[in-house]
Amino acid sequence: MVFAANLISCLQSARWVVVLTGAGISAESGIPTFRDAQTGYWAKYDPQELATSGAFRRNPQLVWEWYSYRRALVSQTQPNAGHLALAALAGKLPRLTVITQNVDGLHQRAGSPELIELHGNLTRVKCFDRHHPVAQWSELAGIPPICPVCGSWLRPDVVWFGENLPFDALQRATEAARRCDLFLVVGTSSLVYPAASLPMEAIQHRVAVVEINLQETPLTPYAKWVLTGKAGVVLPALLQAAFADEKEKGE
Ligand code: BV8
Repeated sequence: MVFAANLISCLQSARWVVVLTGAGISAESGIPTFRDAQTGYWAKYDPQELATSGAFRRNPQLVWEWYSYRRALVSQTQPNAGHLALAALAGKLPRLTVITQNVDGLHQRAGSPELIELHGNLTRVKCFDRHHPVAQWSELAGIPPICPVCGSWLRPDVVWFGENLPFDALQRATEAARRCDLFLVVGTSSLVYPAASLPMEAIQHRVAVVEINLQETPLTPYAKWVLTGKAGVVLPALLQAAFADEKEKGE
C-alpha cells in the first residue's frame, strides 16, 4: 500500500496519536459487526433491539443467552493483525491512546497499553440493580443467574442503548480527541453516539482525522485522509511505512 507522504510524516512526528475503533477492527477475527447480520440462531434478532435494558427486563433469559453466545464466540477468537499493529504502534510513539466501542476485549489481549472502553466489556459481569461485579456464576439455579450479594439478575458489564457511557471513560476520550496530534478512526460506521462525536471534537480542535474503513461513512467527508481497505491490512502497512527502520521508543 502507498500512503500520502504528509500522512506518514504526520504519524512519525506525532507526540500523541489517538485511535477510535469499532466493530470493523474485530471483523477479521471472525466477530460479526453490528451492521452485519448476526449469525445462526441470532440472525433473526436486531442487535440494537437486544442491547437495551428494556429487552433485558422483558426477556432476561434471551438477552443473557445472547451475551453468553457472544462471550463464547469471543473466547474462541484471537486479536487480528489490526489489533496487533495498534499494540505495536504504541511502542513507536511517545503516546498512543486506543478508544474502543467494542466490548470483545481483543485490544487488551493484543497488548494495547493505553485503552479506553467506551461501551464496557462483555467478558465482565455485574448485577442489574446495584452493579456489584461478579467474577463467577452458575446457571444451574436459573438464567440469568442472580447476584450473590443483592439477589438481582446478573447482566453483562456493557453499555446498552439508552444507558449513559461511563463518565470517566467518556471524559478521558473527549480530552484525548481534543489534545492529540492525529486521530485515526478504524472500522466504525460512525452512527452510534456519543462515540461518533469524538472525531468531530478532534476536527473542531484542528486535529487531522484519518478514516480506515471498507466503505464511506458520515465521517468520510470530514476526514483529511481516507484509507479504504481492511483494518488488518491497512494498519500493519501504515506501521511498516512509518516505522519500518525505527527502534522501539526509548531504545
Ligand atoms: C447514550 C455495547 C445518553 C452493547 C453498544 C433514542 C433513545 C436512547 C438513545 C438514543 C436514541 N437515539 C439516539 C440515541 C443515542 C444512542 C445512539 O447513538 N443510537 C444510534 C443507533 C442512533 N446512543 C446511546 O444510547 C448511548 N447512550 O446516548 O446515553 C442517553 C440516555 C438516555 C436517552 C438518550 C440518551 C449508548 C450507545 C452504546 C450502545 N452499546 N455496545 C453490545 O455490544 O451488546 S454500541 C454497539 O453498536 C457497538 O459497541 C458499536 O459501538 C456499535 C456499532 O457501531 P460500530 O462499531 O461502528 O459497528 P458497525 O457494525 O455499525 O460498523 C462496522 C463498520 O466497520 C462499518 O463501517 C464497516 O464498513 C466497517 N468494517 C467492516 N469490516 C471491516 C471494516 N472496517 C475495516 N476493516 C474491516 N475488516
